[in-house]
Amino acid sequence: MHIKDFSFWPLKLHSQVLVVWIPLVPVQTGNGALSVAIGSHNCPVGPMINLSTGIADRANTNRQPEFDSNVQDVLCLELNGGDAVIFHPNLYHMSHPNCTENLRIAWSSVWVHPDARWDPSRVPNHPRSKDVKQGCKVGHFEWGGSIK
Ligand SMILES: O=C(O)CCC(=O)C(=O)O
Repeated sequence: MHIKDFSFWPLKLHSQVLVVWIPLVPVQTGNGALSVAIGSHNCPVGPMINLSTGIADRANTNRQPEFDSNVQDVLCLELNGGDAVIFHPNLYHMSHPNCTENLRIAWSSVWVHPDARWDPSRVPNHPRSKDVKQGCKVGHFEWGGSIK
């Protein structure tokens, strides 16, 4: 399934956010490499996703075309362990299934500028949506949940 991470987060659109993905073992198509749809970060942000059901909320969002692999150029990123991919959260991407017996381990993190703003109305079911205020700065988030 191709996703745009931004669809899952209760952040105002166009917040300054980036995703860092680092496989800790070599990855190819057969063991869980990441594929990306080149240029898809320029397409509209996808529908909100109900995190309880995984179903897109089409009633409450801007319409956008579904991902179309005939239109998008997709690149599979075959990487060595320790390589890093840094990508825009509006980029369509997916992991291939791991068809091997070996673990495919990767480290993923999301980096948000402290001036980015919350928008829980975009993703009301996100676990943070009940704690944050519409339009407030994300600020400095500390492990353990406090926001300064
Ligand atoms: O590691 C994976 O399989 C998925 C990574 C991903 O989609 C992400 O970090 O946004």
